[in-house]
Amino acid sequence: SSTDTEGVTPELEKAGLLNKTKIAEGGRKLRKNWNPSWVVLVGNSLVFFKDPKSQNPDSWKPGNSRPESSVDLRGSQLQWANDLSSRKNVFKLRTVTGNEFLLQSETELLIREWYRTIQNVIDRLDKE
Ligand code: I3P
Repeated sequence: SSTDTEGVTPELEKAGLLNKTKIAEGGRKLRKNWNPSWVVLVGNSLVFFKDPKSQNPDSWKPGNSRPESSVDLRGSQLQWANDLSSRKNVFKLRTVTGNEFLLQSETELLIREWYRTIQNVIDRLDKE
């Protein structure tokens, strides 16, 4: 917006509702706990919100809503992971710190778009 200082607020790339579970923390396996999550891709980060009030594209802006967690995509890896869940349309995101998340949607097109968009960010960061 016009109140942003140019270059300070990173660009919003994508936002939407996905099902999420964390399956590893620092390489240590966790018990699955699937929950809907409002996912925001902004700059080099994937930001997760659980508050339903956060489910609008402005929620990621500083001070607007408190994220549940956020992931630095630099050096992260994506792979389709239908073998890791009874759910369909699942991919795994693994961070450099060994945190692993599964993200899932009932809508195949939607999850494919998320995969492609996140992979594009990872590829862009790899080239820097
Ligand atoms: C898990 C729960 C998860 C399921 C997981 C189960 O049981 O049913 O939904 O993952 O399967 O272990 P609990 O609630 O007792 O922890 P999916 O929905 O992704 O299949 P898993 O152990 O094969 O990962």
